[in-house]
Amino acid sequence: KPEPIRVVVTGAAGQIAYSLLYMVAKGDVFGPNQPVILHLLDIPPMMPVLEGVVMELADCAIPLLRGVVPTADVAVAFKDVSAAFLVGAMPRKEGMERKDLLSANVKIFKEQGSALDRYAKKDVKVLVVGNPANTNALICSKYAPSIPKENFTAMTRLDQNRAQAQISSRLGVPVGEVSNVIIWGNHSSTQFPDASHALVNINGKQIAVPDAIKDDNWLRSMFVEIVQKRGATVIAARKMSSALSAAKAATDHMRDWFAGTAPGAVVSMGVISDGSYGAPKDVVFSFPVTIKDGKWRIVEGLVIDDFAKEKLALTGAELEEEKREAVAITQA
Ligand code: NAX
Repeated sequence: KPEPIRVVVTGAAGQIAYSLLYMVAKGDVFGPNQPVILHLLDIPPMMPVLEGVVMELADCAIPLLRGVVPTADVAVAFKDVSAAFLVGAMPRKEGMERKDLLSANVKIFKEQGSALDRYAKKDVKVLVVGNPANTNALICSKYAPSIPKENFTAMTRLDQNRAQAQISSRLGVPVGEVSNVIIWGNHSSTQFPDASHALVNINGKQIAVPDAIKDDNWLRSMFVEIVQKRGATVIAARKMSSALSAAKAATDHMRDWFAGTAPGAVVSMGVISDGSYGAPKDVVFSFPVTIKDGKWRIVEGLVIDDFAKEKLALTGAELEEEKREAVAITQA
């Protein structure tokens, strides 16, 4: 059996982590033969709660889980880690301005970027889940200059999974028959869920989703809106934000990054932009990617119509604005 790898989860006492830790510990990300040591980071007031999580992980009696390190110290949390799930972030509180939220998070991700730079493995793969995820990932990378920019990503997989589920339900096919739905841009309400390149397997034949749905109007309006607002819809029902589905999406993202994508399969990840498809450069933008040998590559050459161009421009502009604000905060 291979040596255990060290994996950090931040926000470890929170609700996404509560599902995520179990999935990672039992092999959903690194496979059934890879033992893991989990590093759990949260803030000092949450340490008693974290102790409870540690007890429950022990009580799960998972053979692959070889150690658990709960801590409030970034130096301990990021030491020698091969993978980082950055879930913890400052949530928006009543009366808080957008700017205050960004400012609190810039501070967190600056500190964690520096700590990754100092303590983590140089090939660590970082997934930022905590919002604003794209801009947090960008800031984190800026403060970790010794780690390649390609190793910092933001999660739009939940949006992708939501979009895939909507198409499956609309067509009345199992969710696994739908593939290659794309999420472009920011993980926010400006994201563009795009089914125009998606495929559906019907009776053993791969059919373009727009041909199967035969309703461009639905794909451009209702579908986009349902996916953009799904997070709010879940909160309205559950009185808490998506947690199980967010944890599942995080495991999908990391598993594909480590193990690679299947031939022909495309997934969406927020990655450092090279300006593909007219997106602004040097922001963390969600693109369709394929993954091989632990490296993602943006899928090139997709045809983008005027409708899509407009949507990409909108979400790109929002990311540039977030970046400007974040950079101003770091320089203040
Ligand atoms: P919770 O509030 O349940 O948990 C967050 C945890 O992070 C808390 O235990 C808190 O103490 C901890 N924390 C805060 N600051 C920290 C720091 N500096 N270092 C370490 N831990 C810290 O939130 P939860 O529902 O788990 O959501 C976590 C984050 O995911 C939020 O920012 C949320 O907005 C974001 N989401 C992102 C999604 C995505 O698709 N990218 C979807 C789901 C989710 O809404």
